[in-house]
Amino acid sequence: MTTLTEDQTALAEAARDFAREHLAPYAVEWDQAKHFPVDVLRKAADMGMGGVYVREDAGGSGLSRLDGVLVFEALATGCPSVAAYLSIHNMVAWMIDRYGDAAQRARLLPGLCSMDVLGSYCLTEPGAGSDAAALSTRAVPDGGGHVLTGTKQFISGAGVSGLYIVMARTGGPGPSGVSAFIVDRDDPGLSFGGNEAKMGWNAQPTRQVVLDGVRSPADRLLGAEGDGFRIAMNGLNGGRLGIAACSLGGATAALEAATAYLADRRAFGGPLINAQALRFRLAEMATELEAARSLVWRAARALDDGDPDAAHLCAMAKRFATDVGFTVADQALQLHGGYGYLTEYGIEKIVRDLRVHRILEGTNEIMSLIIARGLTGA
Ligand code: FAD
Ligand code: 2MC
Repeated sequence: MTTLTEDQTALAEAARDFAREHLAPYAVEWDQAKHFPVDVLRKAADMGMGGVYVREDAGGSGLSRLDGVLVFEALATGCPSVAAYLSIHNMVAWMIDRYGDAAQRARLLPGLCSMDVLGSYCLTEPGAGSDAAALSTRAVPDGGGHVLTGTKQFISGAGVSGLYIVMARTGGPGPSGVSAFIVDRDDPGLSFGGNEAKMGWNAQPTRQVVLDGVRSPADRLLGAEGDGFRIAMNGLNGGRLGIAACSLGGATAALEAATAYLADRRAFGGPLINAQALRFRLAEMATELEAARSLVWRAARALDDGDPDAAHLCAMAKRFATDVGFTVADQALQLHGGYGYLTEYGIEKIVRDLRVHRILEGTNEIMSLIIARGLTGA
């Protein structure tokens, strides 16, 4: 069932209009200047995009996962890097809404939904990326709360975000020893590394988050002690769909640009769009994207319905859509000839942005591991 309601179509159109007006015209400039456009994120939040999945009583939009992937795909047509940060912020807001107690929801969600406070998700460490359950950041009990010490690596939004969900070890080795904590940027003992120089995703910062004896009172524990890994993984199921949707959006913009370019560009006595080899290439790109979109929507519906296969479908959708998205963007660059390689055309930036979607929120090899475990039961 892939039919959208009128409301969903209108939502996607509103997000696409936002991308056209507030993101696309500035995307190359932000990439070059490594500028994180927080003011524009807050404009998106004014339209309800800061708390897409947060329930309405706490200031959220109360939308479904399917609604969410429509929003993130549309935003990513303007800038995949900004749209992807917004997806991460929404993952964090959803985790607080889903696992926070009444006091945490009331205290934290209004600021996250308005994006007066930005959110970051801190799982990866220098020594534990794919094998996330091997994380070594410690949370030692202290006067009813905990004291956190360790280093988180590659944290999106770090330094600018006000709120950090930090996965840390309260118990023994493995997933059951992990708990989730809410850390505030101003907490004593918290500091940040420099903004990493990266291939893409330059319109958002990536930094280490260093916790050196950060005191976390009891009311900063998210969910129960020992539940942190499950909370982190459930956050990622939706997050992986958001990243998949951002790949669809970036690739769609690249395909549209390539189609327009070929219609305009003349060679061998006519417009290049008349060359059948190139028409077939465009047809193939559009078909691959549509197949990826169908899988992303299918996984989003599964998550909305609480389908027991949802985590596996999210892994399939993330693997497939991020690989297809990157390939389509790279082909769009090829179809622009030498101009595709020039910064001002905006295509090479899309290729660079989409490259990392195959690595983060779980590498595509880890997506295959999750899918295979679902098939074999081990
Ligand atoms: P490794 O785990 O060391 O993997 C190295 C290679 O081995 C990869 O190709 C991997 O697929 C492969 N591999 C590992 N194990 C297996 C296996 N069992 N079978 C087959 N292949 C395997 N993390 C956060 O927590 N929060 C963030 O906000 C965040 N933002 C990021 C932003 C950027 C720009 C980047 C680059 C990363 C970000 N990450 C973030 C981290 C990201 O999730 C990790 O980089 C990713 O999970 C991979 O971990 P790793 O880099 O340690 O690679
Ligand atoms: N959804 C719900 N629950 C999940 C889950 C998922 N997707 N994945 C694992 N779990 C549960 C699992 O059911 C188990 O629960 P229980 O103990 O109740 O049976 C528990 O978590 C432990 O799972 P495993 O036994 O599978 O743990 P293992 O260590 O073998 O493997 C793996 C876990 C590899 C799937 C996990 O470590 C993983 O996803 N690694 C990739 C890390 C990652 O995605 N990092 C992204 C960082 S964020 C980022 O990049 C950003 C840009 C924000």
